Parts: sequence; structure tokens; C-alpha cells
Amino acid sequence: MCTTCGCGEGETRVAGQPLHDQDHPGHTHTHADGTTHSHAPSHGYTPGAGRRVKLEQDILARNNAYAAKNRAWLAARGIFALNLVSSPGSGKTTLLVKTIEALHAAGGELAVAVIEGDQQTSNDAERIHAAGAPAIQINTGKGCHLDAHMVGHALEKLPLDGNSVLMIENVGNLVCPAAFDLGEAGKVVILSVTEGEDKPLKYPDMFRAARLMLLNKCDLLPYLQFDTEQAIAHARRVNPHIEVLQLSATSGAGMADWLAWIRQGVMAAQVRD
Ligand SMILES: Nc1nc2c(ncn2[C@@H]2O[C@H](COP(=O)(O)OP(=O)(O)OP(=O)(O)O)[C@@H](O)[C@H]2O)c(=O)[nH]1
Ligand SMILES: [Mg+2]
Ligand SMILES: [Zn+2]
Ligand SMILES: [Zn+2]
Repeated sequence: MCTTCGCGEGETRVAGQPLHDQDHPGHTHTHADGTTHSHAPSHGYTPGAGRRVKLEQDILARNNAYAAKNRAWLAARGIFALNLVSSPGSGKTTLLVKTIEALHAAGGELAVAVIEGDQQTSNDAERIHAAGAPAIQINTGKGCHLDAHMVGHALEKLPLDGNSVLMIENVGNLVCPAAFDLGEAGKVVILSVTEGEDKPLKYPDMFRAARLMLLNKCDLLPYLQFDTEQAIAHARRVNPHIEVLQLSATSGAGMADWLAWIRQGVMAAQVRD
């Protein structure tokens, strides 16, 4: 259940398989790492306001516990994980495909794997496979965001090299994914220039939660009335520390800076022996 819009989590699938708890909420099960946990029933009644606040706190606390587990698992392997968030269609998958292709062209020294999140279809995971990287699709059904529990199960299925990069493409939604830590090193918010420079002010939680803002589709700037400086100022008003890169996934402009940013993160995350 989403704490923000109240949608259900009931139809989640990881790589086409139903998530174990969806049909029988309340049961206890064991994860691949041997830990056991139970899922409290989350459907079938409408709580009052006080109850709802408590329920939201419980959902986020449970999510944070899974996120901490994912973060420790990733850190032990030196995997630099990014959580890509945006409104639908900002260019997340296009950017991932171009990133994978560029890393392969650079000699493939940096392995990349992808977790794809959408409500329905495995289109995006297929696009990633076609680009030559391993990918697991999570379908959230009615759910509007990925959570750390789903991502933990996707990690069990994904072939991941040590000292590599993991990209998690979240469900296209500028609201709910802001609240859910997946265990990533950082959230990257992608704002395409066709969306308007006011989005950081309208959806401040997301821009506050992000470490980096990518301004995408810059190739379209000559045809639009988009004030780049104002968009950056708006993002910095809600998050003075946010880093900003401008690029075009389709033309390739700015990609070198994005790749350098990723490599820097991978270096920082590396496990040295
Ligand atoms: N002109 C231009 N179009 C782009 C760019 N990046 C992506 N697009 C186009 O934007 C559309 C959406 O791209 P996707 O990569 O599917 O976007 P997404 O964010 O993954 O979409 P969802 O997963 O549905 O949220 C496609 O038609 C892309 O070709 C860009 O840099 N410039
Ligand atoms: Mg996509
Ligand atoms: Zn929601
Ligand atoms: Zn589980």
C-alpha cells in the first residue's frame, strides 16, 4: 500500500512471478538469505486518520528495514546502485540503453545491470536486454512505486558482478517513489525539458530526495520555451545540494559527463581487498 495515494501492492510480479505474499497476506516466509519474515495483511479495511498515520509509519519503517538490508548487501559487493525516478516518459529507459551501449563501446570494463519497475509490461526490461545488459522486470500492478522488499527479491534473481553499477528504473511517478528508500546510493531525478521548469516546486519531495538532477531532452530546447537556469534554480531552492547535469539521451550531448559521474560513484563504492 502506498502511503501517499493509498494504492495497493496486491499484484506485484518479479520477473513474471507473483511476489510470494500477494495472495495470502499475513503469512511468514523465508528469504534466500535465510531470514524469515511475515507480511501483515494490508488490505480489506479502511483505517481512520490516526490508524492511517500509524499504518504509514509501519509501512515506511518496514520498507526502511528492507532498504538497510539491500544497502548492506550492495555495499559488501561494491555495487553502486542508483534509483532513477521521474514522471512517465522523461527518457529513463532511453538513457539506460544509451548508457549501456556507451559503457560497452568503452570496452565494457564496467558491468551494469538493471531492475525495471513498471505497473504492467516487460517492454523496458526487453529494451535493456536488447542493449546487452541483464535486467529483471518488476510489475507493481496497481502499485505506483517500487519498494525495498520487491527490489530485494529482484536482487536475488539478477546476475550482478562485484564493483559494478546497478540501475533501478522506478515507476514513472514524481510523487510516491520519493518516500521509498530502496537501498540505493542515491536517487537520480530525470526532468525532461518538455515538462516545464516548475516541476521541482510542484513536486519538491522528489527533488529534495534526489542527489542528482538530469535535465534530459536538451536537443529539444530550440523548439521550446524552457528556461534552463530557472529550472536549476527551482531545484536548488528545494534542495541546495542537488547536483545537475544537462544531456540529451538521443543526441548523446552531455553523456560523457553522466558517464564520468557514474564512474566516480563506482570508484567510491568499490570494495578494496
Ligand atoms: N528528443 C528526445 N527524445 C527523447 C530523449 N530521451 C528519450 N526521448 C523520447 O522520449 C520518449 C520516452 O522515452 P522512454 O525512455 O521510454 O521514457 P521512460 O522515462 O523510460 O518512460 P516510462 O518508463 O514509461 O516512464 C521516447 O519516445 C524517447 O525516444 C531525448 O534526449 N531527446
Ligand atoms: Mg521506461
Ligand atoms: Zn502512490
Ligand atoms: Zn519477501
